[in-house]
Amino acid sequence: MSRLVVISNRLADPRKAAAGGLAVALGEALNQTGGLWFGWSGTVVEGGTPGEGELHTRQAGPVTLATVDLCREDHDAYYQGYSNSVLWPVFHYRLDLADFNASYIAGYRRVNQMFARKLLPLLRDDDVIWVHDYHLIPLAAELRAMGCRQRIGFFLHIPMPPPLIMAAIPQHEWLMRSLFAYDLVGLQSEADVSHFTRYVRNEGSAEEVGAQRLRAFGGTVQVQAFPIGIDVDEFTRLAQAPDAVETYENMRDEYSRRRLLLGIDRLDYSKGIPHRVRAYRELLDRYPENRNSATMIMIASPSRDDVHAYSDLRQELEGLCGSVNGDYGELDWMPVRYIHRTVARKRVPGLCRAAAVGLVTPLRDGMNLVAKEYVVAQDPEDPGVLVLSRFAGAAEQLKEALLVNPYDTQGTADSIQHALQMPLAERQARHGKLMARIREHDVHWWRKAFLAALQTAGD
Ligand code: GDG
Repeated sequence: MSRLVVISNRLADPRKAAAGGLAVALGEALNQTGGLWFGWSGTVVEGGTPGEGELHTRQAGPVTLATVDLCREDHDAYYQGYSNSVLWPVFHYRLDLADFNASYIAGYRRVNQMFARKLLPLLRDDDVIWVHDYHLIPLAAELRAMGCRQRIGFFLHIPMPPPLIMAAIPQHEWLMRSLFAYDLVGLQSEADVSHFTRYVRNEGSAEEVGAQRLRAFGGTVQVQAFPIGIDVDEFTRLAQAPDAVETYENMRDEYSRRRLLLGIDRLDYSKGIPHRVRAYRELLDRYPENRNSATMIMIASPSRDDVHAYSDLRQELEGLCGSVNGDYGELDWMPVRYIHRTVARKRVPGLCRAAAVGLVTPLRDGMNLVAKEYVVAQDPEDPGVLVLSRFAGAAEQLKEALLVNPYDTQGTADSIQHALQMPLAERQARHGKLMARIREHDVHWWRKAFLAALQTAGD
């Protein structure tokens, strides 16, 4: 069996379950074959030389963790700059938030080249290499230029935008051409695959050469949707553990007179959090029976605070929540509880189970794992209802959720009301179907499907 090499911007210790489903799933695969996990160490070295980071290796059981430091200049251009101020906003269709500073691209290329240079001597001939996410799009092309012949697959965790949005990135053709150095490109949804295909047909005169294979830019690549799942068994165990049960019971007692609505997100403009507050306000306005009886808890964990667009978002959200509480609150009822902190993972399932409605309303999302976690945490005898944005990748799979357009404030408020009033039998029927699909396509299915396709890509 080939050794698996995983490359991602950040690493997690695969032995620690707290690292979350993805790290557990990748860790399991790495543990099976003995593997290597490579990426940035998380350390930023002040005053270091660009393109020259120190390599550190350590063992975590049978897995070698190899990490490279970044100097301040590389970090600012590669990570903060090109990855998080160009690729992240544009791939989430937010051209208005992109900062096309011309100096970023050099840092992005330099760090990808450095990663390739540091990784190459660690590789073995029969390794299978799996590269993750938008930080590392050109990595395979850099590795190939240095003579690497191993199979290399790429998985994009965020959306693939439509061609004309992609075309706003000055280096769009270079980026898309770089993907043809991989043997397999995995995307989250069929919509993403169709955007990719349309782009390479229009801009690269692509031809289809067999099922899911495209030839363009002088190369051939296999492109497929692999919707990522969660570790259902791990999350169920977490949900049954004493901490989760205690959280659930505390919430149930605290809110015994109220219906809870819950949102859990990283505080990111792609997640549609302000839109959700507006929809909730609309709910209180149009359906006054919910006043004094519904409470929305919004946990928005801090993320990328040092990128400008995020501090604006934080301010906007504080203003919106404050005005809902000011306009509708009572002495004994606060309509919105907004928490700008990370809650412990062991508390997440209990919170989800206590909520009658799960609000997952991104404006654009590669997949959205919270939607799946919310469903898995429910009591099948008395499940809550998932209100899900049609613009999350998860909407392609989770058809029995109440699908909403988060830009449509009234429509979303109507769907929340529908969720709050849904009869038990319908809630159970929808939950049963969602659960079956989430279980069938869990994170282990995802990893195995991707690696099986990578083993045969191009044969
Ligand atoms: C990217 C793509 C894609 C959130 N707040 C807290 C917390 N979380 C956990 C959730 C969930 C995870 O973080 C978030 O996953 P998402 O899928 O929602 O979002 P991104 O971080 O944007 O991830 C996304 C994903 O990659 C995988 O491919 O689905 O589309 O954008 O597990 O529960 N966990 C804890 N405290 C919090 O406050 N402990």
